[in-house]
Amino acid sequence: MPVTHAPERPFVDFEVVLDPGRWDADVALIGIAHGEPYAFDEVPNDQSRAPDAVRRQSDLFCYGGGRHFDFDLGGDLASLLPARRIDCGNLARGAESYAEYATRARGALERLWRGGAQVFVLGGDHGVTIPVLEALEAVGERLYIVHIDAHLDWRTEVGGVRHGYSSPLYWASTKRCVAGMTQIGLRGTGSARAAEVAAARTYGSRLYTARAVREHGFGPVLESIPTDLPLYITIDADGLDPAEMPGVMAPAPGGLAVGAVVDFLATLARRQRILGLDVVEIAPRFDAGNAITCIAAGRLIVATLGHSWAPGGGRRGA
Ligand SMILES: [Mn+2]
Repeated sequence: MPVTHAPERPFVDFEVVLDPGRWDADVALIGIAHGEPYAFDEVPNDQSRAPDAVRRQSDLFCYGGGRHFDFDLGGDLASLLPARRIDCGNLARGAESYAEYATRARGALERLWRGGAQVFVLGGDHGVTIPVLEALEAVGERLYIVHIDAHLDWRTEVGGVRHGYSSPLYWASTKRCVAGMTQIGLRGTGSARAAEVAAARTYGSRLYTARAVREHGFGPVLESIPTDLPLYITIDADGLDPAEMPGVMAPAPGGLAVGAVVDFLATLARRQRILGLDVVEIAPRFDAGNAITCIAAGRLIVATLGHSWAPGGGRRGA
């Protein structure tokens, strides 16, 4: 029985493969639509519609099915990427409990990583990153986390819910496979209190506020990330400036610029191996009429993909 549902359309030119028996791929993309909700009316939430909303803009963030010249990549995406690139569809939530859904999500991601794929995840809210981290832990490779977000996401629980969207980086800190983390774009207020900030600092998380990035650029951020470990990158869409990515639940003014984040991801993808990347917390109903949030999200993925697989990129070796 397939664990995923067919997407409305594939991501760029990826082959849609719903049979997990055929998930051996170099690059895989999967929609994980749900996290653990804080309230019953969050099932389903608007973020659960994001995976298809992003795919729908494929022609705008990657014109010509990846066969047109991309000035951010210095070539066309299709010729940089390995042939075996698959879109695994969306993991929708049925009548099962959240725990059962998370187990299915973890199983799907484990399957992809064990097959050797670089994995891109479209959320869903930020709770989606928790089963992703559990899959990485099961696979067991030592890695470093790069987190882009307006918010710290270090709560251990909210109203008794332990796996919600305020907690993914706390859970990351509990995983043996996670060597450390850099958190970028922090600003304003969110669910974090002083205790969570202290816990993150005690753990050794390297925190970069949006203000610090405006003042000093991404150079110090890049220096904080060890070059000898593979990376998992988690991007909360609200880490970027809401003027550029308005389609989020918790818009926070003064965020990171999309172009600067594209360049940052390109640098990381060139210099080291990226195991995977998620983009979460896109709320399509708050997006602009031209779907710019989804287009920008697509550009973040294309930059990471293209530079990872370019000659000399982190997935190609020298
Ligand atoms: Mn978040």
